[in-house]
Amino acid sequence: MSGSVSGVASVNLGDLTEEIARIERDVESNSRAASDIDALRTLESKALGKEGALGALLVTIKSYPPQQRGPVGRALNEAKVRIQGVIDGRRKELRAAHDDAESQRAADFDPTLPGRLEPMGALHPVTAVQWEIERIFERLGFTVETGPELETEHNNFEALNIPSTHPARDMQDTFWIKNGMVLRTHTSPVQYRSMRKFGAPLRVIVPGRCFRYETIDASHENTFHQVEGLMIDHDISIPNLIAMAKTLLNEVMKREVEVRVRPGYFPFVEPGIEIDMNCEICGGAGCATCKQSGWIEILPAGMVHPNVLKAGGIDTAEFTGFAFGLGLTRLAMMKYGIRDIRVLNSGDLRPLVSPRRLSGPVIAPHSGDSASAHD
Ligand code: FA5
Repeated sequence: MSGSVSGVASVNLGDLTEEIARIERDVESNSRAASDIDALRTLESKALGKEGALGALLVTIKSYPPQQRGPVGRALNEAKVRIQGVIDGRRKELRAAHDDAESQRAADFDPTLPGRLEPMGALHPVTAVQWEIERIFERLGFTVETGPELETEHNNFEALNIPSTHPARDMQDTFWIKNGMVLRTHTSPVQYRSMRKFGAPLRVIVPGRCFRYETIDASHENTFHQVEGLMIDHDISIPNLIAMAKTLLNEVMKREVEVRVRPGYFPFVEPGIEIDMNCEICGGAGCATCKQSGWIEILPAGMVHPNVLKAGGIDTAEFTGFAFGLGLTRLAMMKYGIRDIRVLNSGDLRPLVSPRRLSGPVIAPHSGDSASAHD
């Protein structure tokens, strides 16, 4: 078409009319297809803009013979008005549809619905049980003490009646620091520290982290938690100790826990006992966590050895006492049905943040592991 309108001498108005009609048909079908205002704006500039289809025709008016410029200009202007009308009509439709969608969205919005909850962290199982135990013992008149994780060899061993030549040292192999200090193997050194600090009578518990250089398996870590308990007074005896241990286990587990008491040897108590609880993972049937025994070693204890009382400056003629060393990490495993201790120190939080954790599902990241032969 542009060829036919640009040559002044060879103007054919029929061609121009046809070209205008074609442009209008294009605009009509494309504007129906335009699904949003932006697409329509592009269409508008392609049709009516300076470089657009009709715009290009308008520019050519001056090349027509003077007597034809009037009718050509009129035809183009009328076409422009019609095209603009088509585009404006479609724009109105699109705006109305957009407004409808917005008001529908507003109508659908229910401000009374609860918001979406962000996932929240929770206490680590060991911390949760530790705090629970602290509350139980505070009620029973105990104070909560702490001690250093890096201990002197004297406090970790000698003050507890374990001289360097004693075979009991082999039971608790540990990490030695070059200056001769040790990462404490148990919370028992705080027995000595507390006796020196407070004297008798005395009721303390000591939650804390302990370290051992030993093979790791489903129930053994090189880093784990214990809670030491120490009660020194007049006429303290083993029945007091067992009553206290049962109170502790029943309250943490929220049920009557089945325990068994058997003799145990620790140089810092005399007599020594082991209080085991029924394995929560298998219900006593036997599994890797309890080494197929159905029992978990949880609370070794005994009457404080006179040598330890003396080292702590306590008058053994007047006072006796009991002590225990609860395996806090193992108790947390029992409470939350965690069958592998490695979950608790691993960086994988998924098993720990499971909302079902508190209802006690069994968590088994390394199923099929068997425990080693040591306790
Ligand atoms: C002791 O550590 C004694 N100090 C406990 C004690 C205190 C006895 C006061 C008498 C009087 P034992 O080595 O058995 O004892 O450890 C105590 C508890 O800590 C164990 O029953 C067990 O539950 C836990 N435990 C020991 N080693 C580990 C380990 N490697 N990983 C996880 N838990 C452990």
